[in-house]
Amino acid sequence: MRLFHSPASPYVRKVMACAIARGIEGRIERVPTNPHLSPPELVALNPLSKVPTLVGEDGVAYFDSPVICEYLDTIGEAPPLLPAAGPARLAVLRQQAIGDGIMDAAVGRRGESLRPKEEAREAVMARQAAAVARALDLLEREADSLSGPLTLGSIAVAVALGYLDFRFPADRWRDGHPTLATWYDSVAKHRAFLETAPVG
Ligand SMILES: N[C@@H](CCC(=O)N[C@@H](CS)C(=O)NCC(=O)O)C(=O)O
Repeated sequence: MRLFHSPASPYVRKVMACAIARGIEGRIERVPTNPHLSPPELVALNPLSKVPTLVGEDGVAYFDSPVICEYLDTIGEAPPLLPAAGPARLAVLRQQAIGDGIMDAAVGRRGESLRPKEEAREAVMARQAAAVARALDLLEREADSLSGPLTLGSIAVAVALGYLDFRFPADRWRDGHPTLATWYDSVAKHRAFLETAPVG
């Protein structure tokens, strides 16, 4: 498999963490990519020019990290990270949605912060920061449900929290979220996260 990869992308990290959790990372070749430059080899596979994009063992180009992670669950022998059906699957997908939503807001805020200051941008950034703050409050209330073996949901949440540490350490997300912080500090020791720490 080939993964179009950039070292600071939390979505790429999520995919690699899933691959490590399933013991199939050795089957993935990383292709360093800057999606913002729309490189032809990426655009030919994913017209949206985004990382992660994964060319699977079936030759299909998969994109959007939830789709890639679901595909990875069909490779290898380890227990699935996403239950097949029913309430357990919905619970994991809901956790993934919160984790991905934090990433979307934080990646967007980071992008805005690199551009010249403008009132409209400040308002967008404040809205994104507020969404993250509310999502953290929800996760604090539901932190117990993150414990146990890794799932696609707990991986997405852990990667999202790691991205906040990486890009917004001054926000101190642990303040006011002690149960979530305790869970994160223990899960962050897993090889899936130690070996995928963001660079950039
Ligand atoms: N929903 C997508 C988000 C992927 C995404 O936005 N990736 C960023 C890098 S962090 C990207 O490729 N941006 C390039 C662009 O938007 O042009 C996923 O879960 O994979």
